[in-house]
Amino acid sequence: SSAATYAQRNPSYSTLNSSDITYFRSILGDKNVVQDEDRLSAANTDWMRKYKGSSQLLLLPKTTEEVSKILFYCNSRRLAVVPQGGNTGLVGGSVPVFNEVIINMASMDKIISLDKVNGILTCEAGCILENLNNYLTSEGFIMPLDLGAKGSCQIGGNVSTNAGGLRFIRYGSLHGNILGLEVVLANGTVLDMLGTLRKDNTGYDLKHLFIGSEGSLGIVTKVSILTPAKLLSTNLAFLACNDYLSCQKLLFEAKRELGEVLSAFEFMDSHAIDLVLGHLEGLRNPLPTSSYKFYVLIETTGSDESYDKAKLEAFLLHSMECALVSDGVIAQDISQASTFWRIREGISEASVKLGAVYKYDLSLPVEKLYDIVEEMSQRLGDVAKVVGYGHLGDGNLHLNILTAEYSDDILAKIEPFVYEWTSMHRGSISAEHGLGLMKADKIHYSKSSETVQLMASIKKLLDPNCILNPYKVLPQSVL
Ligand code: FAD
Ligand code: 2HG
Ligand code: ZN
Repeated sequence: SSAATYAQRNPSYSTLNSSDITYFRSILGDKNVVQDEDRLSAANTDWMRKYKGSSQLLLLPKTTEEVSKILFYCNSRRLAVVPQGGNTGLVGGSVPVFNEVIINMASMDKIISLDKVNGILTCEAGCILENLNNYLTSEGFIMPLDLGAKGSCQIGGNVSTNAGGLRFIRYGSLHGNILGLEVVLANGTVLDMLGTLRKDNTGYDLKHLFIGSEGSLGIVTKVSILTPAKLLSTNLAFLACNDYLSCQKLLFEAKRELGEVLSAFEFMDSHAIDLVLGHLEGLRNPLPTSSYKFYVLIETTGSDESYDKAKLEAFLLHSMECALVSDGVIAQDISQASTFWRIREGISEASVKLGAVYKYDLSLPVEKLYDIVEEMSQRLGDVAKVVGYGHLGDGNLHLNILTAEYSDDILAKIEPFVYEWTSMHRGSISAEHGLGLMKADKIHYSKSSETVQLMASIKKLLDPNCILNPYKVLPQSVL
């Protein structure tokens, strides 16, 4: 479907002309001004193939100065732009809605420095998350975040979506781990906030405005980030539970019994497992029987190989004795561990293989978190497959609803019900993926009108012509 079905084009934006192209070529060089149809088609289409824009131009800046010149020019010409990283976003935020100019950060992919005494990495925004993690691993550190899209997503995209992911339970949010940013504002002003201090209370901490602002307030060009030490021993258990209450109790126990080594607590229902095993090559259920309703992945990371392993084994044994866990297995080597992770991280990839998928990324109180999956499943009956999984340790459910094709009838059964339900339970309609285009008009389910008004004032202060990522994050009606 065209992204344009989600919004009305704002007539105050200009359309591209040949002197614009000439100008961009003069600052970026011919090969970084892309008008090739195939490359544009890829950059216009989101990861799910759900949102498609019709941009005629993709720019690939190599330096902060180039980003600054592009934005200065676009702002004075009123050309709307979409900042783009790895284009793995799941809410339609990273692709144009109409013919906005795409500014992709892939060519700004240099590591600037690693302070090994304090564990602080400084790099350009276009660095791919997995490359950063590989580099750090060789230096004895790790990235404080990890996610299934690591092979394509960029640190600038991670910062701009405030990505959560698989290590959040251990290392927390990017609001805690990002120490500094360099950002270019809509008018081309370069904001140097690239500090590397853990503590700095000299007034308003403006970098936080850009963490999670989804390209609507500025373009992130450089990042400094706190990187934890790489610890020696990692262990991973794949467990089955018969009911949701057991998963919940298992989380409670894991926090007590594995506290200081716990590094991930992920959960999947049987529909999620069936989906992955049915659609991705070479994977099978690690457990001998497959009649369980829920599965949990528990990872521990510590510095004492034998002690850490014994601890997880004892936890597993104890959880089986008191019947919280029905069956379970601990990965015996790195290859088995990566297979377990592949099952969890492969759910998104498998979820787009059936045809259409409606994705919801909810924060909910853990006690209530699975109720919405069951209610939704009852509401929809046979017309859809309802799948629940996510970062249980963080109270973050991923609700995926799979159907053969997108239909207004099905959508009307899902929305606004899912948002009303979430709001009624004081949850958030986006735990980690952001609002993007999909949920710009739904922000009021999670934020008061006073808060939304202040957000709109900040947006207008920083980007008075609204050239940055239009139609995303905030409803058009408040701008
Ligand atoms: P893009 O998709 O290119 O952009 C995302 C948003 O950020 C857009 O609004 C864009 O305009 C803006 N943006 C990108 N770069 C910049 C920049 N330099 N400056 C300003 N704005 C910018 N998300 C999670 O939180 N947790 C997960 O566990 C997780 N797992 C995923 C697994 C898979 C398989 C996939 C496909 C996605 C997953 N996501 C997850 C969603 C997504 O990958 C993340 O949100 C990721 O952080 C996006 O990074 P990106 O570089 O691809 O950004
Ligand atoms: C995950 O945790 C991601 O796997 C993606 O956040 C969730 O695809 C989804 O709905
Ligand atoms: Zn997630």
